[in-house]
Amino acid sequence: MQTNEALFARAQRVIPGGVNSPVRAFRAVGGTPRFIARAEGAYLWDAEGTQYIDYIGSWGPMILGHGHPAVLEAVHKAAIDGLSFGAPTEREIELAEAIIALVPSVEQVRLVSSGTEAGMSAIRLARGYTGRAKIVKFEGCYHGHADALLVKAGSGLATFGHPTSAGVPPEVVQHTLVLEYNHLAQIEEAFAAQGREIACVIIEPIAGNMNFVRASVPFMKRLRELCTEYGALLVFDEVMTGFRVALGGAQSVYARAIPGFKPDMSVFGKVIGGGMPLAAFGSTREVMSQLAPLGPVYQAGTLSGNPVATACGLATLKEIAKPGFFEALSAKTRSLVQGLQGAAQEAGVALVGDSEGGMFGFFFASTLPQNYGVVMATDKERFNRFFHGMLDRGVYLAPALYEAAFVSAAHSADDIAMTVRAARDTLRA
Ligand code: KE4
Repeated sequence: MQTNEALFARAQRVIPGGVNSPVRAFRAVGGTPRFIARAEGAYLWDAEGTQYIDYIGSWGPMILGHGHPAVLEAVHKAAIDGLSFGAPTEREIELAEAIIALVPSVEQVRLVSSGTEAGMSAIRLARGYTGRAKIVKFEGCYHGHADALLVKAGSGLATFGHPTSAGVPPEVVQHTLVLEYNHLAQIEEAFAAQGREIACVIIEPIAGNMNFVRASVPFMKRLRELCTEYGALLVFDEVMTGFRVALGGAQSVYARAIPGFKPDMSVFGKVIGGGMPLAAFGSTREVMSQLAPLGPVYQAGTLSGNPVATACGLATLKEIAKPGFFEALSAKTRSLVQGLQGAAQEAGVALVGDSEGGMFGFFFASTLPQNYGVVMATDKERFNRFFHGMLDRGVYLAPALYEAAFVSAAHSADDIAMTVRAARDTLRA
């Protein structure tokens, strides 16, 4: 057996930072990442054999918990029939039909292999469909690492973004406008000034990359109106929220508050792959008809709609569509957040949380942040101490204060109670 430390040292010799995705390196919270050996249900075991209750769930996909029998059976059978063909399969049609049946705003979908690929393609399609170049995103929202989306706010509204990553030339983000999440006046001003040049607005409807920040109903209602008025597409990035906060995604939550609400395009990932590389983007038939091979907007992928990944995704969707699934998951997640708040209150610590479906977040603050600046001003040191205190007590939370966390159907009431006890002990320590 190799320790996590030894594995991390070895990994860093052959993989940049020792990880294949930066957030896994624990750089935001410090310490040594846990190298996971296996997982089952709500639990992870690291290379040293230490068990954790898993609240990351692979950053959202593992909504059923790890190793659900029906999912494993579907994946095993699909693998026997063939890992990849590079040709169409019936199961891709079934998955597309399942997504369309659950998301009324989507008439057609294109399957891809990652959320980044789906988000990047959605932007290209919006630009191709509208013939416009400008896009709007919001500070604190993450839509994958496509060049045009690695951008931070410019000095003023009218000026365009600056790259947040080396290797992205300023010209590539010159058409990307970054606004403040939940800032009504800013979207009014941006559309008044250049609405007819905006191809799309892409937004995380509940921002899981700011931990857990909801777009206010007035803000979302006005954003919908402005996109309609100026002919810009409203793109919902539901990679994290899709089939996670509700069976119909965050758009179904907003449709309850805003009658008739629909985005123009939706981006999905995570849950629809059930833990395997699969994502998607969808819209009306009219918009999607612009995509190759039908239309002029090119998009492709060797492993798009992979037969094993589609089997995993379909088996996952089948389970979460069962009656009562989301009611039970939502109640369990709410009880966890209430438990954490109660533990903090007993310890005299300011902690506030929120949840929707199986996604939750919490902040060491007294009120829920409404935008990125407020999130990043919350008590980082306190969060990091809490993270490690919980990790030491066998509870694996997201290793960064700006990340959301997730509950699965496999988490038991005992797991929730144990987590709250660990929080009480950690906050008292
Ligand atoms: P991927 O390319 O990582 O599959 O998806 C990108 C993406 C797009 N949109 C949203 C709303 C997302 O949350 C993500 C990816 N989420 C991060 C966690 N915040 C994945 C974890 C990681 O980067 O390792």
